[in-house]
Amino acid sequence: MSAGTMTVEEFAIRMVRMPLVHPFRTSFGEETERETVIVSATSQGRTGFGEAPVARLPGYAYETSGTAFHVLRDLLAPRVANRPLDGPRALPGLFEGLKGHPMARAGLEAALWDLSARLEGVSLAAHCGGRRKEIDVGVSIGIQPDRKALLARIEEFLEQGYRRVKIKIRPGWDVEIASEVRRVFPELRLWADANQAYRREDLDRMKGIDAAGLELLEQPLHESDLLGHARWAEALETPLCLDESVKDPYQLENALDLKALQVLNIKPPRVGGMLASFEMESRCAEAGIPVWCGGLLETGIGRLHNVVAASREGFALPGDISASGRYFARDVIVPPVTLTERGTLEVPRGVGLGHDVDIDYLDAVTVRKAAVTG
Ligand code: OSB
Ligand code: MG
Repeated sequence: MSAGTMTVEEFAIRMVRMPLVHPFRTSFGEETERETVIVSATSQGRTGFGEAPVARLPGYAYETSGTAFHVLRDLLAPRVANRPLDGPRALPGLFEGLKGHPMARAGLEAALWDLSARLEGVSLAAHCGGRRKEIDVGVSIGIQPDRKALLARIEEFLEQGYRRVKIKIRPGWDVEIASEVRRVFPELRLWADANQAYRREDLDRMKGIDAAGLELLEQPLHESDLLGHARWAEALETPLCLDESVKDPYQLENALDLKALQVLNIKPPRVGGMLASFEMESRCAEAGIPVWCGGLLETGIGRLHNVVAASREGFALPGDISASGRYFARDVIVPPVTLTERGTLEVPRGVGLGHDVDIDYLDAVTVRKAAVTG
């Protein structure tokens, strides 16, 4: 990774609203429309784009479109605009004394990564140490109205070429559902994500899920309950994967010490950006914990950043990074992200993100906008 000196002349912060092609239901609620924040940073006639993949409500994380817009406009961007800096690596120093808000930070950092790659005329992947030319991906399927609907959704995605499926589970939609999916699709690479819907007392019931031959069970317990996850990891045959529980390197150390995880879902926005996620990737490599890149229903901008993260060799398992059309009828990038016939995604080789941002469409879906010039 390299980064030269640059000065951001202007940041634009946009809150955007985009309808999802299918509602996405998890144990914490249903989303039918994404309300997220896009950050752009301009220098010498070039513009880099990043995304803080928040939501209107604090369901997955405490940040919302409202908090991210405020934190970016009033606290983060003013510290960065109009001063020479040594690329994205300068950010932790500039943000000293500001607590929390990892997604807002990650959005700004991502815009700087894209901008610095564009200023140097290289691809973002080359700039961030990504070596893969294409990446393995899967699709994350929300809780459906009934079994028939879930099986039909899986069938539809398999026909589109996806080769790994993650189903969302919650009490009442779990062991039997996973077994049914396994019965109908005996060879499928199947994962399950509970988004914290269980309590330690549910362990005996959850043991039933081992029979479904899942490759992993993601975040069954409350994010603060590392000890509970350690007990479940020991008691279940299904490998235990953490998501929400690991937001910083200290939580990762605690989780490793406690043996609370066998796999880690890294979402750069959850951990505060690319730099933090690469640190966790290295720490996991050392500890023998496979990692993969999660998703937060990002627009094309956040999606391309995730593709770049997943192009690094430490990201060994297929990510939750699907094609644009799985989420949106029209994406903010041109061309949209599409699946290859091998069921993979290509890592863009063009300069920066390697796709154009459709500014007219981006403006059309923008509901609030602010400029920060320092
Ligand atoms: O827990 O991984 C999660 C989406 C929103 C919030 C949390 C999660 C998810 C996903 C979707 O699983 C991943 C994607 O396709 O972007
Ligand atoms: Mg998850």
